[in-house]
Amino acid sequence: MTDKTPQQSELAGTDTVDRANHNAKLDQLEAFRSDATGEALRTNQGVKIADNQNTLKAGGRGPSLLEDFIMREKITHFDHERIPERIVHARGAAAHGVFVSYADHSWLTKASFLAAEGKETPVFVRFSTVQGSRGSADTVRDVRGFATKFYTDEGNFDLVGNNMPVFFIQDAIKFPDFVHAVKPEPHNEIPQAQSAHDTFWDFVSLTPESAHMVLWTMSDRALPRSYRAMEGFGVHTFRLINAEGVSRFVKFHWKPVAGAFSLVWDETLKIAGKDPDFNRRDMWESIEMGDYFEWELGVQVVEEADEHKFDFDLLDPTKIIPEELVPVQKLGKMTLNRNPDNFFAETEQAAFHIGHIVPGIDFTNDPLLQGRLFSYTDTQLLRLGGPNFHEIPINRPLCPFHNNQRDAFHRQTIHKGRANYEPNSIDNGWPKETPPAAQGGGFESYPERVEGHKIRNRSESFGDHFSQATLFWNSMSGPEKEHIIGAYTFELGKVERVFIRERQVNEILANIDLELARRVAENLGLPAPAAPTVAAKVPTPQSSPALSLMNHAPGNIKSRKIAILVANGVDGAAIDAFKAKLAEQGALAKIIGPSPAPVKTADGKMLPVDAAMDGMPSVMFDAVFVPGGADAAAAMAKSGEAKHYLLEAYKHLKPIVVLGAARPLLASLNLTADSGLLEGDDVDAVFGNFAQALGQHRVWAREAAAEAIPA
Ligand code: HDE
Repeated sequence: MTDKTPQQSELAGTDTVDRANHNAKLDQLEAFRSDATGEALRTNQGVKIADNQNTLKAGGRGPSLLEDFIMREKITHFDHERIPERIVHARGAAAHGVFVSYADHSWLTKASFLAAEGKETPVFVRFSTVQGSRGSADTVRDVRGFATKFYTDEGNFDLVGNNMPVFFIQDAIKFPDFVHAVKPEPHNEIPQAQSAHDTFWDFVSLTPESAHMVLWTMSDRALPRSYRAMEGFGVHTFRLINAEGVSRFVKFHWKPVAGAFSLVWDETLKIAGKDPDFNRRDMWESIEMGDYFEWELGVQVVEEADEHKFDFDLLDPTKIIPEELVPVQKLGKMTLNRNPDNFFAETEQAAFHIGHIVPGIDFTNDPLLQGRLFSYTDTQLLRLGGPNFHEIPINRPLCPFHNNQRDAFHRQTIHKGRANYEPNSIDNGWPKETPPAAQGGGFESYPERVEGHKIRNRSESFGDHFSQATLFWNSMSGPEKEHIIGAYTFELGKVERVFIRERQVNEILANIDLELARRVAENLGLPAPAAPTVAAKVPTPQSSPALSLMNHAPGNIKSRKIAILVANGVDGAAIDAFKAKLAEQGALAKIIGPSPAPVKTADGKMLPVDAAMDGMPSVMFDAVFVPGGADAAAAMAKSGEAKHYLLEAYKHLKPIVVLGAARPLLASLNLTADSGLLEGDDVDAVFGNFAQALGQHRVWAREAAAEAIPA
C-alpha cells in the first residue's frame, strides 16, 4: 500500500517547500494519475461511446428516445451517486501511511505487527468531526474522530478512537439519545455542526456522567489547529495478550510528533467561512509536499492484578488513567505519507469497526465498548449497501481471507470451489480452522471469568462523575481556563431556555469547580451557586500536567505557515533571507499581496504572489512577516486591508515581525509590546526571537491586551 510511483517519491523527497515548483510537479502528477490514459470512453458494459454530447432523439428538434441506453445508464448511475452519510462522523478526511514498530513487544502482545523492531504495517487513517453533515466546516467546536485501520499480516486491526480520551456517556444504550440531542434540532434542522443549542445542553445538564467530556469539548482540545497537532486516544480500556496467555489492561494513545496545539475561538469562527476545508486542506497539501504527519503509538499498561487499585473503574469510559500514575510507553511510529486517489472510493467507503481486532488484542466489558461492537457492522450494512463491504478495496485485508460466506449485494469474489460449507470433503475440507498458537494461530478470546445476575444497572464504581472533571480543570493553565469559561458562556448564551442554563451551572459546573460555575453564572447574569450539589471527591492526582496543551507546544517552527505581506517596492532581499531561514527549520511561507498579481521589489524584480490578502486571510497562517521597503510600507499604511491583516493576527495571538521601513506601520497600530511583536533592521536581528515565539505556538500573555482589538 505504501509503494509510490517514481513521481510521488520525487515529490515526497522535496525538502523545502516551494510553491511554484510544487505546482509544476502536481501538473505532472495529475497526468500520470489518470487511470484511463489512452483508453476509449465506454459504457459500463464495455461498449465504446461515439457521442457523449447528445441524447438519442427523433430528429434534431424531436423528443428524446427511451431506447438511449447510453444516456439512461449514465443518468441512472449519477442519480445514485450519493450514499447515506455516516450518522455521526460524517465529515472526514483521510490518508494512507505506515506504522513501524519500535521493537519486539511480544512480552505484551502476540499481535504480529508489534512483534519485531522495524516491522512495517500499512495504515489508513480517517479524521472526522462528529456532529455536522458531510459538507459542514472543519473548524467547529467538536470532538475529532481519529480512526486507524492497520492492515496487519494477521488481518485488519481498527483503532477507532477520538482526539479526547473520555466519552459523554457510560453505556451504549444512551448513544442514540446523546446523538439526537447534539445533532441539529429536529423541528428546523438548526444549528449545523454546533453544540450551542437547547437540546444538547438539556441532555448533558440532565446527564452528570457527561460532565468530564463536555469540559474537554469546551476546552481548546475541540479546536485543533491541524490534524497533525492532535493527540489520539482509544478511550476504552482494552486487553493485550501475549503468547503465554498473560493479559494486561491497556489504554491506547497517539502522541503527535509535531506537538499538540489549537486555534483560538474567534479564529475558528472566521475560518469556518473563509476556508471550511481548513484541516483537510492542511493535511492534503502537507502530504503532497512531502511534509508528513507523524504520531507515536503508546500504551498505558495495567497488570491484571492492579485492576482495582484506582479510585475509578477501568471499565468506565468517562475516566482517564492520569499519565502521572501510569506513564505512556511508546510502541512505534505512524507516518501518514500518501493522499487517497479518490475521496469516495477510499475515505467515504472506509468502514471502521472497533470489533476488527487481531490475535493478541481483546476487549473489556466497558459497556460503551460492548455496544459499539454491535453498532459498526450494523451501520455499514445500510451505508455501504449490504454485507460485502469488506470486499471494497479500502476495506479488504491485505492478508488472504477465505470462508464460506457467499453472495448478497455487490459480491465481488467469483468463488470457484464447489463446497460452500464446512466440514466438506469435495474441496478436501478447505478452508480449514487454525488452532490458536504463540504466533500465527487462529483468534482466541481471552477466557475471562464472568459470573453475575442478569440485570440492568450501572455499577456503583461508575458513580463518581465529577472528580476527574475537576482534575482536568485544575490542570489547565490560566489562558486555557479563560477559554473554557468563554466557551460555556458562548454555548449557554445560545440556549433559549433559562432553566437549562441554570441547571448546567448549578448542578454540573458547581460540582466541577465553584469558581468556574461562578464566572459562567456571572457572564450569563445568573445567581452564582453557593455550594456543590454533590459531596466533592478529591481527584488523584489533583492536577495532571499532561492534560494542559501548554505543555505540548512544539518548541520548534517545523511545518508552521507564515504569511509574508508584500506590496510594490517591498524589500526582496529581506524576503529571500527570511524564507531561507524558514526553510532551514522546515517552516512554510506564502507571499500575500494586495491582489494576486505579481509585485515589483525595491530592486526592480518581479515577485510572484501566492494569494491576495482576502484570498488567504491571516486566519490561515501562524505568523505574519512584513519586510521593509519604503514604497511597500507607505502603500500598506494606507491600506485598511493590510492593517486589518496585522490587527487580526495580533488578536489571534500570532507572532508578527516587521522590518525596516515597515516599522512605523506597526507603530501606527498602537499595539501593546510583547515577546511576539518583533521589529528590527534585518532578518538576523529578529529571527531567533521569532522562532522562539512561534515555537510556543501563540503569545498567550497577549490575551488581555488583544481583547481591545475588534473581532
Ligand atoms: Fe462511534 N460510531 N459510536 N465512537 N465512531 C461511528 O460508525 C457508536 C464512540 C468513532 O472515520 C459509526 O461507520 C456507538 C466512541 C469514530 O469512519 C457508528 C457508540 C468513540 C467514528 C458509531 C460510539 C467513537 C465513529 C457511524 C457508543 C471514540 C468514525 C459511522 C456506544 C473511542 C469512523 C460508522 C470513520 C463512527 C457508533 C461511541 C469513535 C454509528 C453506538 C466512544 C472515530 O457505528
